[in-house]
Amino acid sequence: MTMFEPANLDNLLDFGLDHPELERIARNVQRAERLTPAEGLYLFQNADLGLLGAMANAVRERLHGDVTYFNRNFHIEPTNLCVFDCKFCSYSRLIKQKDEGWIMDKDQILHIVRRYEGQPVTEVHIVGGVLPQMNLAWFGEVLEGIKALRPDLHIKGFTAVELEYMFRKAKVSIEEGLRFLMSKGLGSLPGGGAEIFDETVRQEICADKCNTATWLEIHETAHKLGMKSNATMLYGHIETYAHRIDHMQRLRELQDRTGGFNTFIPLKFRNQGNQMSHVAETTLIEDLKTYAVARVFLDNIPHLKAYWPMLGRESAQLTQAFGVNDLDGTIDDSTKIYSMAGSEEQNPSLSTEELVELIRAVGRRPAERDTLYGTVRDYADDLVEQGSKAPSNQTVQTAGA
Ligand code: V47
Ligand code: SF4
Repeated sequence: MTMFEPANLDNLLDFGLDHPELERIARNVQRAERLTPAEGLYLFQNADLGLLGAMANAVRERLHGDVTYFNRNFHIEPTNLCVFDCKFCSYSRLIKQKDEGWIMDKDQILHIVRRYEGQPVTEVHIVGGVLPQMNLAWFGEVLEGIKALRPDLHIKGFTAVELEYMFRKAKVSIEEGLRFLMSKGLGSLPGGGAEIFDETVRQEICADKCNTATWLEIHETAHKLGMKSNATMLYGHIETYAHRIDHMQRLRELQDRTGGFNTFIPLKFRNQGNQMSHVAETTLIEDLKTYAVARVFLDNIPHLKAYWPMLGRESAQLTQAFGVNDLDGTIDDSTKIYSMAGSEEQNPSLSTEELVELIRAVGRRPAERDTLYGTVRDYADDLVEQGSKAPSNQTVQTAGA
């Protein structure tokens, strides 16, 4: 039983809309024509949630049918201390007390990897604060160590912010730095650090870290070297709809040149434990609108991910009617950046079986993917007939629990 069934765009347009400009844009979406930035903005400002859901769902089903992907991964955050001062972040050097911090050494990181021995996880996601001692050579050793333990594991690691700092301190170019990390086992880049590309907003919320031009250059270089990457957008703080469209437009342009982005991930700003706690959080309706406009506007980025630990399980279920076709992974409870900022899930962890059920409960077809969207297992309807039980060796245990 689907908890929200989006209207069918074809049916909606058969009857016609009571709004000529929205009808014109919706017909463009129906014909798979690219939206201009002005049209994207118009949707944010004028389209109701029902129409946005119908449009986003049409695009999602054209690209992926009913399939919603997830992967089996775990996160490592080597430190929650940071030299930078992003106003929205609880790891900022101006908010984080040193005694609340952790700094892992190489053995501690490898110990986490060992905990997953024998488990069919396919990816490790490494993102954390930025510290001088965690430099390029050190991370090279960490990657080598992980690969020695688990050659099969895909390492998705380091935001452009972490990379810019590492490369600058090591006095290497972006290309040299990326080549070095790839030679040690880096497989792809996560999408973090993008925040909002508009330079004025960036100056207000994260003035001292990697700027927009460098973020885009790092991803473009990675794509040219053959690596895939993701892109995030931190929304729901001081930015306007125009800033969100501008952000997506810059990604769309880069993607036209390289084709290297796999996934777009809108990240809802959470307001606890940071210097922007006075800024109210967005409503669920606003979140769903943002996913839907992103799905319709970013016609050249194949996947749209809802990061469920941030949104909560039920909202993540709803997003699947607004363009989302990926719910990230099983994860475990070692990711703290969101729980500290007030995310819905304080100890984010779902077994494979739970994720499969969560997707199926809204009428979608779950498929486990690897990092690069190869299908590891398509959970067809037969599992329902067997009582919805995944084989026990398919279930990822919560690390440390
Ligand atoms: O860039 C920090 C965000 C990002 C807050 O590629 C916050 O699969 C909301 O890179 N409220 C890092 N967001 C996370 C990241 C990521 C996450 C999930 C999937 C992938 C992927 C990458 O976390 C930062 C920043 O935008 N963040 N503080 C906050 N208060
Ligand atoms: Fe540091 Fe990243 Fe937090 Fe900014 S968002 S303070 S760079 S951990």
